[in-house]
Amino acid sequence: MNILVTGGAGFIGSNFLNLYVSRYGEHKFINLDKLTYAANPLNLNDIEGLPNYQFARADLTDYNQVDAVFSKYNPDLVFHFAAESHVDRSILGPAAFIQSNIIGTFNLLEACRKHWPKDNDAQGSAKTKAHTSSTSPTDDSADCGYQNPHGKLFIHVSTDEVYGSLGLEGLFTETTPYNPSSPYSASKAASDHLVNAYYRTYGLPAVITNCSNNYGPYQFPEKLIPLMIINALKEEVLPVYGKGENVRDWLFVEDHCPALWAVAEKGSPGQTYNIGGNCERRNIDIVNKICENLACELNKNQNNYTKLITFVPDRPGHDLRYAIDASKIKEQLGWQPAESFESGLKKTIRWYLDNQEWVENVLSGIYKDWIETNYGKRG
Ligand code: NAD
Ligand code: TDX
Repeated sequence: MNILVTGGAGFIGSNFLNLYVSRYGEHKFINLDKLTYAANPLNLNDIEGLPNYQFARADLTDYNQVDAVFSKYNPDLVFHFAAESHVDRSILGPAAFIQSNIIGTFNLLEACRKHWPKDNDAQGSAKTKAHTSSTSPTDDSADCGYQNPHGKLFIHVSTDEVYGSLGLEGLFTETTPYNPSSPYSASKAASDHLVNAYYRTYGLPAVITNCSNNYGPYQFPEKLIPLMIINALKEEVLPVYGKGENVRDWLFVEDHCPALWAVAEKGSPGQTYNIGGNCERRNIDIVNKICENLACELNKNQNNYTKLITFVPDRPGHDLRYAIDASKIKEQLGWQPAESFESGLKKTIRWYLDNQEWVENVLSGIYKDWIETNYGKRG
């Protein structure tokens, strides 16, 4: 198969490629990425040069660039990771989120619609051929087992943030109504709706995954966990929004990737799968845990780090709590996370300690110069 991975130079996409390119030598992997500030081709050092890996620099907001990649590589599977992904940046400047997340997804869907084979009965073909019992993309009674006759599938990697905020009780399921709070989550919600619409209207074989907060190697240090690790090591302020009582459901990135692979292998077009880590934690507890682990790793007093914790004004529209009910993907596709939060966090901290050069490259911005030298000016 030809497997198109968008956003493969970002955090989750690069973990995905690092896991699967060498494991599945029989497939060709094409990484389509614009190389924004969040991309770092150094993440892909281990697979660069492998015969089944190709990089295609392209901006999803430009349909002609997307079309050219489809004409050249004729992908069978599309794992769509590419997006502007940081909530705080979306509050400061939403325009890029509307462009990349909504228009970018639209262009990618249009390219699939143009290049992928059509059935005679386009309307509803995916429903009748791929499912025997499902009538709606959110119908949980769907048959499990992917039977798309053309072997094509669009896997749309989305977020639990589309559901908005939970109170102190309850979990997000695949039928929770959409209620996004930030420009980021609204743009992801819009992209999810487009994917559903292409499935329902054109029969485009597509699935949506809504995942909780990821953490692990190669995460850009604007996100909570890497920011706290790196700031603590530099003995800089650890900024906790509000009272630190917001809750997220944390998933180790190397557990997210097999979930997506299981969806590609066994998921049914038109379905949504929630992916989560069963690891609800308050932000303040995460930051304290990072301080505790660092003190232990570096043989220091924990107070050296906890004294850096500073409560700062809250994020506007800050969702209180996310938590995923991941029973559908467990029961239908047999996936569940392998890592506990404690073991995943330990591995993550170890990775940042062992990869100081990567951290320095990101912080100094040298990786951007390197991109310009090798790939031309950044978009
Ligand atoms: P990231 O910000 O680390 O990487 C995004 C990648 O997309 C970058 O390589 C960037 O260059 C590329 N990109 C952005 N705009 C593009 C465009 N217009 N054209 C081509 N490439 C473009 O993001 P991430 O954390 O790896 O997230 C990947 C996906 O997973 C996103 O769709 C995000 O919404 C979703 N997601 C992330 C998390 C999380 O906790 N990080 C959780 C759930 C879902
Ligand atoms: O400095 C900080 N201080 C702080 O208290 C930062 C960066 C964050 N926070 C809080 C805000 C959130 O409650 O920590 C929590 C996690 O924040 P982020 O790492 O920014 O993640 P979040 O906003 O929850 O969104 C993430 O998970 C869902 C990803 O960035 C999204 O791409 C994904 O869809």
